[in-house]
Amino acid sequence: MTEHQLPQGFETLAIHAGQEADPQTGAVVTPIYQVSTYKQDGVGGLRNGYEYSRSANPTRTALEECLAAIEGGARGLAFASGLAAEDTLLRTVLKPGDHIVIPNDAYGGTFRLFAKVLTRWGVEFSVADTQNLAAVRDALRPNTRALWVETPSNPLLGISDIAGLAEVAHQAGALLVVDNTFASPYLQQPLSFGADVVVHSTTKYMGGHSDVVGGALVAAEAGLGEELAYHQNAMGAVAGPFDAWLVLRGIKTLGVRMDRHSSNAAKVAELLSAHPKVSQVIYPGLPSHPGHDIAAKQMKAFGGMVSFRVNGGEQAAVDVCNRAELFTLGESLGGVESLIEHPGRMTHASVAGSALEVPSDLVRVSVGIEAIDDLLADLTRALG
Ligand code: PYR
Repeated sequence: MTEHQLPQGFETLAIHAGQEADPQTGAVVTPIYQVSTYKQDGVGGLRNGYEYSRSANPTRTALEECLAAIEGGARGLAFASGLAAEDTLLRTVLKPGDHIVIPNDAYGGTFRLFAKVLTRWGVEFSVADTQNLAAVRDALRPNTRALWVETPSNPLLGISDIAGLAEVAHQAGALLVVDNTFASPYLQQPLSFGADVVVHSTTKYMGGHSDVVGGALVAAEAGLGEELAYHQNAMGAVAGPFDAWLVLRGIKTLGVRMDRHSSNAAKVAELLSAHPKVSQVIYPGLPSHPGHDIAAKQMKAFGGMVSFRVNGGEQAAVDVCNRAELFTLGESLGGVESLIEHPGRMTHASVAGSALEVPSDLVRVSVGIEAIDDLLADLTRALG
């Protein structure tokens, strides 16, 4: 960058951070460096530090610098999936005998990683309601090293107070990790509220087009960022060059997409709130949501995810999912196209019987950026 660096807003960073015109050709977009190894100028003579693409790859470097810039952190790292990012983080900051507090509402795959994998490796965990600071304090132990939170959470869209949790974690000598997948850094920057690390499934809003699986970590401090980078290389679950390029491209339009996702979701929540077949609508933008005030404080808008409970129980909820057409029945979220799913049988099937079990009459929608009238008509028809 030039020495006359101007202040840069989010959208500018999203389009330019980590990216400069290609020095050889002037290509405006960072190329896909589909390469595993790099010619050395004599033994140990690396060009710009590139040696082997697990350690570093120029397309991934561009994404990692962009991730750090848009989350306001010291170091960004890109992984092969959200769970690969989580696993690398957990095995960097925890060791056998350590304890972590996890939320009572979290992505099923995250819970499975804690409950079925990390416990086998000697890490202890407790489940707490992260929307209640006193409950989190009660769950702390002398060996607690980290506190994990999703806000908004998946699939119940609970809102936790990031600044309050950062204080609780830091008083206990623990790190605060925030899964920012549902909000994206355009709507919420957890590091600015005191979090130590942000986790993403970049598959979702960052990629934004349902065409890539990826994950990310952004560390507030360079020291932790360095440790995470060491483990990223040592464990090897990195994002490949093409996947890194797709996420980098997705991020360029993150702001405009999130604005539309949020305004469409607000209208979906309004429609569902007035529908006689819906018993409860969960959307942080509704004043009736218990976390509405905290969401308004820490988020720029309320996001594109809406969950609702259907009168008539599990079968009624499954029927709504099956009848939807424009809302495609499928797992995942955050793409331009709208998706619908039944968390109990789909994304959260792995939490059945645990403290994280979700209501069986719950439906989750990822509201896309299609014409809002078409989305409302599809949901009205699916509800019957
Ligand atoms: C979800 O749909 O919740 C995933 O993260 C796959």
